Amino acid sequence: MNHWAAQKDLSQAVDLARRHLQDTQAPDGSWHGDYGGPVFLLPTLIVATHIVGEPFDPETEQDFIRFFKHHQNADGGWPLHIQGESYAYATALCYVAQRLLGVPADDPGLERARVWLLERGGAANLPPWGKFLLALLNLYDYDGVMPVPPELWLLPTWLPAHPSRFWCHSRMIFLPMSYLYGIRAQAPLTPVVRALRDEIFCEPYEALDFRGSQMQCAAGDIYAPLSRGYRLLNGLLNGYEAIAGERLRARATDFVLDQVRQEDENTNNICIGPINKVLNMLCWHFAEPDGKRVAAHRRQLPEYLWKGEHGTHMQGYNSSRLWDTAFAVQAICASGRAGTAKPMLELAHAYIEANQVLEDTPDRERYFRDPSQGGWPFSNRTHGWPISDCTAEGLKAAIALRAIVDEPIHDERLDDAAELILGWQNADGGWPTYEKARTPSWMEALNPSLVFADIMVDHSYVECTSACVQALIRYRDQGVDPARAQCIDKAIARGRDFLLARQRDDGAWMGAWGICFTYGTWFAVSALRAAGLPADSAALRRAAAFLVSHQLPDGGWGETIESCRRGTYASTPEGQVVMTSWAVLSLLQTEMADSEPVRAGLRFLQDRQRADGSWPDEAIAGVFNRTCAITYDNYRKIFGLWALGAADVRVNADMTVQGL
Ligand code: LAN
Repeated sequence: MNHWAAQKDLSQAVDLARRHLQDTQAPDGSWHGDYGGPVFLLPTLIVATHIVGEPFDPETEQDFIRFFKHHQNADGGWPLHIQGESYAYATALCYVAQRLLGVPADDPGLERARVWLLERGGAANLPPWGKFLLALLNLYDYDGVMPVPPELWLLPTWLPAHPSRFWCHSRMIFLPMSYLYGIRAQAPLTPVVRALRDEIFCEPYEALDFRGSQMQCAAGDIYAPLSRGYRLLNGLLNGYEAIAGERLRARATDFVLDQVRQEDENTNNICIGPINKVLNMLCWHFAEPDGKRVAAHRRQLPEYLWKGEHGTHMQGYNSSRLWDTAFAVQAICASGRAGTAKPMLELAHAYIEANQVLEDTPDRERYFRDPSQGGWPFSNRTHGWPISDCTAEGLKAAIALRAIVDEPIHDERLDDAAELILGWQNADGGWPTYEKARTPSWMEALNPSLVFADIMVDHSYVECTSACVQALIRYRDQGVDPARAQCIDKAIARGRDFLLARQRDDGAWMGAWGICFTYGTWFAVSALRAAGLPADSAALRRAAAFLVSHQLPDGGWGETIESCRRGTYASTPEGQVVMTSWAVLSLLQTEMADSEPVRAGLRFLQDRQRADGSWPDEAIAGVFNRTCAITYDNYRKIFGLWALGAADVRVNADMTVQGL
């Protein structure tokens, strides 16, 4: 690494990457990018807008069709996410959505899809959320839907299975679902839906055994099979539905609707995620025929749309802007380029400053919300749900910018962020995503989705823990009073121990929100180093050995979503820029900082870089709930810069030391 020539190339590559980042910064200071990947979201949206009678303009609808056409797999089905295999769930929904958009049943793509779906038992074999959506459309009978009685919300809140204790994403989906289920919301039978009844089932619609199909599902869609406990519960819930009284139901649906209203207001009708966004809109369609709340919802729908190269689709969130911006800032600072990037950093700071959440949500306990004041969200303040690691990355970026920008964020706001982070730490020493875990891990056994894992409990995660530990260390090092420092030190030590306990025998950490071991390991290594573990400690040596053992002949690293599904390293054939960057950033913090594997990784990144400083699109790097991949469009340019930049800084430091 100490060659002049190599160093010059490296510096040039860093400068190019820095310039590219600058060129792509949005006027508001953030970085916009596609946050797509999941394929099942767009059809959910199309079904909902069809039901409420608020279609999109014809041009957008044509672009939706383009998205469907582009992502149909060669076997005729559609995948759960753009790089996956076909699912009955996605295939049936994409089929139905296109028919609702006017594509005829004899379209060759749809004909192939029908064959694929019918070979897998047709739409009676969809996982529960698929059947639920069809029931709303009057394309399935509610007898075939696993019961979601709203009365569950009226149970005592101390019960571990009370819905208020679910992971917030599941809770916020369960909420409108229970309303819609409770009133058996159903659209009128239109000619296209009548036609669909003859297209997507293996038997005549009237002859279907709806009740018997409740728990039936195509084998390829199942990742988390229903537990015995859930099967038992489902029997009880069916029994309850048979005797449910009107008065209690009305009380329950009133309760639920009030919760839906509050979520809408808290998030300015964006809602926590794409699914509860469309389900909440449907609630108002059925609850208030005047259409005002539906119209307000409808106005925020474009927040979720992204017009990409292959059509317009629905994103997994209303952007990843805050998250990306916090990382971009840290990448620039880590590359020693802060001095030449002041205007870019001032602008990024303005975005971070303007998007911190400054207050708790109204009447928060009644609406089962944790405090929010001082937190940072994933996208923007309008969305408003703060997240542990977004708060941590926001805080890290804000602290890094203190010495750079003219008007840094006030101390009290940093104090609020640190306070929130401390409050979120779970009993096991780790940090959850949005809320301190409200129920034991075994509640995961009540996951009814079949398709996704880990959706019931806000478990502790390696990434969230790592980000929070790092943020607390930087915050403490700014100077805090001794009593506070003691409390922070304790939290850091518990977080560090959680991370050490999570290291696998092979030396890696498994990531939950990025693919996969390279991601988890980068987070864990960074936090452990920040917490004072020496580079030559056993844990970090093992981590380095793990990474080196998975380096590809081209010098890079790459993983597929199979890593997440299987829990063992699944390599891509060729290196990927993002995963290579995570691996290089990890190794740079270990004894192997100055080694051939690192040099090969850096060469790989330099070789792949284009003349304008960017890197070409590649395998998808994000994931959720183990099975669904999600695109982080900005990661290549951020982590590419970060890895090259951190290496460049090291080289320069070495040269100073050696007096070169
Ligand atoms: C996200 C996006 C951001 C992500 C990080 C901040 C990167 C992560 O470190 C913590 C988890 C979090 C907040 C996260 C959780 C799951 C989300 C919300 C998503 C991946 C975006 C979409 C996904 C959501 C659950 C999609 C809806 C589908 C369901 C199965 C409920």
